[in-house]
Amino acid sequence: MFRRRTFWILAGLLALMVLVLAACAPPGGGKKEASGELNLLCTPQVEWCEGMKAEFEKKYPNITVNFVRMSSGESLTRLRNEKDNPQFDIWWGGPVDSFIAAKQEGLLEKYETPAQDKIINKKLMLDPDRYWAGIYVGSLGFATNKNWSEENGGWVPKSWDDLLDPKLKGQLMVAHPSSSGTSYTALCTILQLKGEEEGWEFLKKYAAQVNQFTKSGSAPARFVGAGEAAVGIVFSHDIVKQIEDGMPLILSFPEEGTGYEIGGMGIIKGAKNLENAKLWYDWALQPETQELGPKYGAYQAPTVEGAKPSRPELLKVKLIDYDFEWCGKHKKEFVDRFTNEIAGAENLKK
Ligand code: S7P
Repeated sequence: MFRRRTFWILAGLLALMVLVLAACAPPGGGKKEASGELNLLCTPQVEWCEGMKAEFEKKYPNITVNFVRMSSGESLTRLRNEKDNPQFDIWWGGPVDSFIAAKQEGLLEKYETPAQDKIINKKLMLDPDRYWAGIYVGSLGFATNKNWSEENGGWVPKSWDDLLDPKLKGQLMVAHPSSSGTSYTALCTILQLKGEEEGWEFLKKYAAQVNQFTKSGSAPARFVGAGEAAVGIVFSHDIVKQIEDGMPLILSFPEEGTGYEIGGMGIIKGAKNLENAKLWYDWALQPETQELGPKYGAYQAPTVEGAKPSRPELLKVKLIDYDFEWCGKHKKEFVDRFTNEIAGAENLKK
């Protein structure tokens, strides 16, 4: 009798303990809720970076995202300088040429994740060793000031050679390839279209047409829209954004073929908030996430199944067979050659 009572008391206590433990367990099947910080190096336009921060923090309310917006070349330099004491956890956005260069220099962390299975063209959009993944696609275009075009009989450039037209002397605008991924994509497009020898000759002539090399790749679209120059070389989605914002611009493409980017992302080697970086990486490969771009003025095409492109026409132009591996591996060499032999980047330091 006594033993049976002890048994029921102990069983009752045990049941109570189970109830108390269940009530105290974190939600999500016992998994600890993600929390802390995430330091993001963000290369696309600041409006999209801000939007992505807000969306991620909505999904993970206990994580604070701190981001710095920097152009591709600047980002790469920053990561090189911080190699022994990395300040960022993840780098999101900017053409993959820079991610290929960063991988080569040991600046990225390998990450194998099932989220990568959704990528539509793994050969092109996913690093075979899993140091970076593609998150968007965009083509290069020419932005011409509408008023200037009307004054010039409706002329707009329709080929790379048109950029050497004498009427564009001092009227061409593009970013400097040392700071900008957009400009580096243009440089490497020219080298591939024309071959290296002729390409470097062409780049000399093209640089002589340039009114000003800007730091950021999208800036020429704003300057050209404001009438500071006649033509800019910019990613077509950034031109579309400026047209949408009311800038008097005409978008055209080179008929012989244009270069394009795969926008990349990669976790930084030695990331201090590695688990949160992985959460961002997985989240950025979800179709719902990739469809957020247009909400923040970004019209690049997505890279994962199930996400609809907002401006499919921007990729229905003649694209060259851009060799990302070649451009990535030679990035430092080509940028140094451009800077030393063609146009220095002194004005960018001011
Ligand atoms: O605005 C979006 C975008 O054009 O920005 C990236 C660009 O490389 C960043 O600017 P920089 O040229 O100054 O590096 C592109 O990846 C992206 O499509």
